[in-house]
Amino acid sequence: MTFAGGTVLHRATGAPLIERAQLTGQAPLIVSTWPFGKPANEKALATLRGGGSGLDAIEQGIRVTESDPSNRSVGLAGIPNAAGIVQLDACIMSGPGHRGGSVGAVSGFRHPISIARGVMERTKHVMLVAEGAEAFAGKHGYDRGPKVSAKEKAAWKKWLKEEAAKEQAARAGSGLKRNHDTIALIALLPDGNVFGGCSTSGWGYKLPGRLGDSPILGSGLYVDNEVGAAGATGLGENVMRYCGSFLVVEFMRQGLHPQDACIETIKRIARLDPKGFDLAINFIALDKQGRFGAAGTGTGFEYAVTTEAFSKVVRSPGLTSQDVGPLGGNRR
Ligand code: SD4
Repeated sequence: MTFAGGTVLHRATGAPLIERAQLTGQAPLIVSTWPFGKPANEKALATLRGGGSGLDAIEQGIRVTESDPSNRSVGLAGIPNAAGIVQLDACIMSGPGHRGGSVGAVSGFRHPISIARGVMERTKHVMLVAEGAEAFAGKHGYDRGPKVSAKEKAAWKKWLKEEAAKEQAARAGSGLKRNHDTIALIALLPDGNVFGGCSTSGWGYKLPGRLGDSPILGSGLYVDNEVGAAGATGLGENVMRYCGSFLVVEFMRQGLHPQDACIETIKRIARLDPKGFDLAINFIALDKQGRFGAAGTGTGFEYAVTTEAFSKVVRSPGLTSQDVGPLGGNRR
């Protein structure tokens, strides 16, 4: 990734990724991770057009992805944990009131984003996990579903057989390559308020009880109504040790463009982390001026941007050590 005359260029091809001018949008401005975020963004926009609130837009948008039977990393069609159960993580934040709600390791319910909103709106707490979150969801009648899809159960049985022969370390590595997605969806409304949400089934074949960055406010998602919002996708272990989304927002507070804030966050993490840029992490961001951006490690990633004027999938810049040069930090 390089910059030339205000244009971000693709690292390998040198082709323009996105004109700087395009990085200024209008409100409503909706940004989400991966190409599957596009229909979620469009649902969020339709919800706003229909008179829904910012939180309604976030919730309804993310529910589209959670309902997709072909999505192996969000919702109940996701890859299960090592015990064959899909454990879902989600969170939601409202800029107004700086409110947040979150659930972790929830199984048997279709829409963790809705339960996270319920935690925010119906309890005095911010986060509920596992049995407690499930009891709350059951009590309030949230949609139930299977603890794992039939398709993923069959795949899990096969995985179990294959992995039985391998070491625990090899097991973690293979899980990482097979799934890697989360929906983080952030929105700026015409009234200047900012909202966001995040939902995932996490790292496929993870240890039961493992939480990633997605339900952790400040890691997988952060919303600050004075500045903007950021969200993450990728290997949560490499985001949550650095409060990644919070850091993106803080860089924007210091005056950085959202795209530069994502880039600086990845550089900061890579500088500190013994793995350098081999992190598999990606960020999206938008600010109160209606500007947006993203960045990822390696070749970057695709994300979706929707306004009243357009709805499209954009490739982010990608960062490698070649782009940034040798870094110092906490290597051993
Ligand atoms: C997690 N960040 O649980 C999530 C899942 C993921 O792309 O891979 N997102 O670590």
